[in-house]
Order: sequence, then structure tokens, then C-alpha cells
Amino acid sequence: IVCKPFVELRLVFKYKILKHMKHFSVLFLLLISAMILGSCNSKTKQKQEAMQKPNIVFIYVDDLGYADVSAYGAKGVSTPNVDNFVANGLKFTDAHCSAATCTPSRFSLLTGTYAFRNKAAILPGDAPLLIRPGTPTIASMLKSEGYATAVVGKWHLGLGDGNVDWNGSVSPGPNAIGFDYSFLIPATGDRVPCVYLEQDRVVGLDLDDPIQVSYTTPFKGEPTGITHPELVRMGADTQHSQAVVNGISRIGYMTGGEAALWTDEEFPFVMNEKSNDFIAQNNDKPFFLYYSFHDIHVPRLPHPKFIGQSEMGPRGGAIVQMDWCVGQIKNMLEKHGVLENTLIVFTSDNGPVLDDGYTDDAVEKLGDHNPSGPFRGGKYSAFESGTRVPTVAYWQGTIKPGVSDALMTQTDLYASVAALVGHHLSPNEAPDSMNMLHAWLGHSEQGREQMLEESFTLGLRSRNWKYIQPLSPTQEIPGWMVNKNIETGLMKQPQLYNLKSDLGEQINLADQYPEKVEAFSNALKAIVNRSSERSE
Ligand code: NG6
Ligand code: CA
Repeated sequence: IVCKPFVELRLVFKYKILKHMKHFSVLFLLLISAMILGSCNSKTKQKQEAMQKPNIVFIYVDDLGYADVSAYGAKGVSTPNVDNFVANGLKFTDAHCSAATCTPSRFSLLTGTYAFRNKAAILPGDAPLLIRPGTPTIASMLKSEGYATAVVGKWHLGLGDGNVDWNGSVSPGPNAIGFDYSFLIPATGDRVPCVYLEQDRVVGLDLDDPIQVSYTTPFKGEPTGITHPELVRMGADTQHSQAVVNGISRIGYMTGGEAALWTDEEFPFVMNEKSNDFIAQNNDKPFFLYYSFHDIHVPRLPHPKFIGQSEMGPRGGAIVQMDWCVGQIKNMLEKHGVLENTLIVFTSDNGPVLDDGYTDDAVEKLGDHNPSGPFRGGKYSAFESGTRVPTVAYWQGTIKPGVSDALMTQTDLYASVAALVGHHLSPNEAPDSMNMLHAWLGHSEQGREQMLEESFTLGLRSRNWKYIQPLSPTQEIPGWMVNKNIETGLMKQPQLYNLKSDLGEQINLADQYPEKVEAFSNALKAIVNRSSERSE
């Protein structure tokens, strides 16, 4: 299009320029104007196309159980903002995070790959970046489709290459796997280092007071929860009794960085501000925000204004705070005029846990609230409550309010979002992710035919049946986990449940249906042995 006028121009120049000087100038001006206009039009078109692509926001809550919000049956705490999403969005009753703990679930959410393929397990705070640079992630995919991308909040996927200097550039990190912007709690609230990272730098660090981190060796002269219990304002188990920051003992040792240490009670305000800034700066192009909450993980230290707003102590306060944040996100999107063009997925990274290392009254003040609802187990466990989490897809004006019983997994968000934005997946991209866009948008209730659930072992759902693979004879469950939704005895044998008649997984039918057990066991092996769930 651009070349043709120039060819014509050259011919005109060669033969007629002298005779038709006046005509030429007019023609030249017309051509230039047409070209400028053409290029402007195509830019406007590109912009319009980009504008039509919806923004995508994942609200990823930590450790939130199936029935920890009112719309899913919570008692003792009320969650009006989440309930508003549920009432005006699509509520899923059988949607799952990929695993019963955080790191594996996040790994699968971002890469569309089962965590066992990468041996993803709960990481210490000084672990290297688990997703190697160059691996496609939902962020890099959306970036390639013209999206501005950000992660704000809990990371827990490792940082650096195994030898991090927290006083310099902490990389590779989110920027190396597709996120333009990152503002992070590097691991978890209960793990050192207790500082924020913006892009690849510790925020507010005084280089005269350098940070050092160790997960093996205490620093000389640094108090711990064990040596200085008087410095600690919340009781903790031995694993959580190391470095003391903000009056709370943590997992891991750290020294220095005094000016950069976080105040747990400020998490939601700090994160909201960063999310708001990102939306404000990018509301003229499509954006992807992975907003990963610290709540309702331990240590549960909600801001004082939320304590007392539930009947359940700090855990209830953390739920109220989480709900407030959800309302704030909706307000932000509304304020920046982008709510109607934004798909929001609200969900959790694993099932609920009450006592996860701190004495915070979670058990004592539970009352008749049951975080797992009708399901058995919780965080860490292979039973349904380990991975079946509250899940809502909200898109004002596009997703019709309703309820979906489709069998869903977060692992499929990658391929589904790719389909939404018109991205063609290459064979090695997100190998376990299936396009379930129709179900996420409520156009059909057809979810997965079979679905993997990861925990200390593997489970497989097929419609109403659920199989749990026995632990191998050499596999050991860490002692601290045993009373946390894990029943080691049961895990040594194959388990088979019919969820239609036994939603609470109480009656093990494995002995009664040996042929079913064998079929499930083979189906699981097949998934493990092939490198991809997608068949195309
Ligand atoms: C465990 C911690 C637990 C929590 C969990 C990670 C102990 C005894 N327990 O190792 O408190 O931090 O790791 O939770 O150390 S998750 O939601 O990030 O997976
Ligand atoms: Ca978690």
C-alpha cells in the first residue's frame, strides 16, 4: 500500500515533471495526506482493537476455604463484597485450584502445567525462581498480545538463581517471566525476608544496613522467638519461632534492613495503592493484574479496624479485611472507567486451615463456622476441601449471573484466557491447560471430563467419582502436617469415593470396586507419563 504510490510517483516524476509541475505538487500533497491519514487510521484501528480486548484481573486469595465466604455458607463472618460478585457473576460449585498448597497452585495457574511435572512444593523464602525464564506464562502470553501485565502481592515462586543478594537486583523474578510490573511479598507473610520488593529491588532499603537471609543458620546477636519470647506478641510453633519482625516470629533468619521491614497490618492498603496505580497508568490499553492477597494466610494480623467485625477473632478479621479489599478493587475499576471491560476471576490457592503455626484463636473462636462446608479435609489434604475453593467469574454486562456445577481447574485459565484474547497456543505452551472459556463465561456447564488434584499424593476426579492414589511405601508426611487435615493411615491405601452419595468422602469404596480403582490408577499413570493433557 505504501510502495505503490511511490512507484507511481517515480513514473510521474520521470516523464511529466517538467510539463506538469503544478499538477505534481497537488498530487504529491494528496498522496502524502492520504498516507498520513492511512497510517493514523490504522493506528486508531489498532487502538480500537486493543481497547476491545478485555482487561483481566485475578483476585487470588490465600488459604480461603470453600465456605469461608457468606455466599458459600460462612457463619460467624459476613462478606458482602464477595457476595456481590457471586450474586452478579457466575458462581462455581466444583472449581479447583490445582493443588492443596500455595506454590504448586500458583505454578499451575501461571504456567498451565501440572506442578508435579516440575516437582513444585512449598518453597522457602530464599529459593530460586521456580518458573525458569523463557517458560511461557499467562503473563508473557498476554504481554505478547499487547497487554500491560502486573503482579501485586504474595509471590512464593522463588526469586533469583539460588544466590540472592537482597541488597542488589533480586533477579530473575516476575519481570523475567512476563510481568511488566511487580510489587511483592517475596514468599509468604510467615517467611523471611519481611520486606517488599518493587520490580527487583527491596523497597526502602538503607544500604548501610544490608539485609542477610538464611534458612539454616541464625545470625549472631539477632533475637529469635525462642531466645526472646518477650519480644513476640503471638504464640507460634517451633518452625515459626525464628526471626522476629513486627513482634511476630517467622520461619527463617534475617538480619539488617531495619528501614525496609514491613508492617503486616498495612498489607491491604499498600497493595491496593500499588494495584490502583497500575490500573490508573494502564487504563488506556488492555491490562492483566494478578492481585495475590496475603489474607487469610498466617500470621493473621488484620488492621485493627477489621478486628471485631466478625465473631471469629483474627481469622475472621482477615476474612473481613479480604472482603473489604475485594470491594476496593471493584471501586478502583469503576473509578477508572474499566469495570465493564474487565473479566475478574476471584478464587483461592488452596483450601482452609485453622491452626497453621500461630496461636491466633482460629480454633477456639470458630463457633459453628465450617470453612470446608460439606467437604472433607482442607489445606494440605487430598480430600475435596484441599482444592475445591470458592470461585467466581465476574464480568459486568458480559457474564450472566448464575451458578455452574462444571468441573473446573485453575490450570485451564491459561488456555481459556488465550482463547478469549485470540492467542493461538503453541504445542509446548501451557501443556496441561485446556480451553474451557465456554464454561468460564457460563455459555455451557461442560467442564473437565477428568481432573487431577495435587497434594501429598495425586487424586483424580471423573464426574462424581474421586480416586486418591496411595502414598508410596517410602513417602513420609512431615510430622507437623499430620494433624492438619492429613490422616496418614488412610493415605497408605487406595481410596475411592462416590461424591454423588458421599460428598464428605467418608465411605471408601476401593475394596468394593477394584476394577474402577484399576481404571483410575491407570488413567492417573497415563497423565503422569505423557507430557501434556492437551491432545491437539
Ligand atoms: C508450611 C508452614 C505453614 C505455611 C505453609 C505454606 C510450618 C510448620 N508450616 O511449611 O505455616 O507457611 O508452609 O502455606 O512450617 S502456603 O499457603 O503458602 O502453601
Ligand atoms: Ca495458600
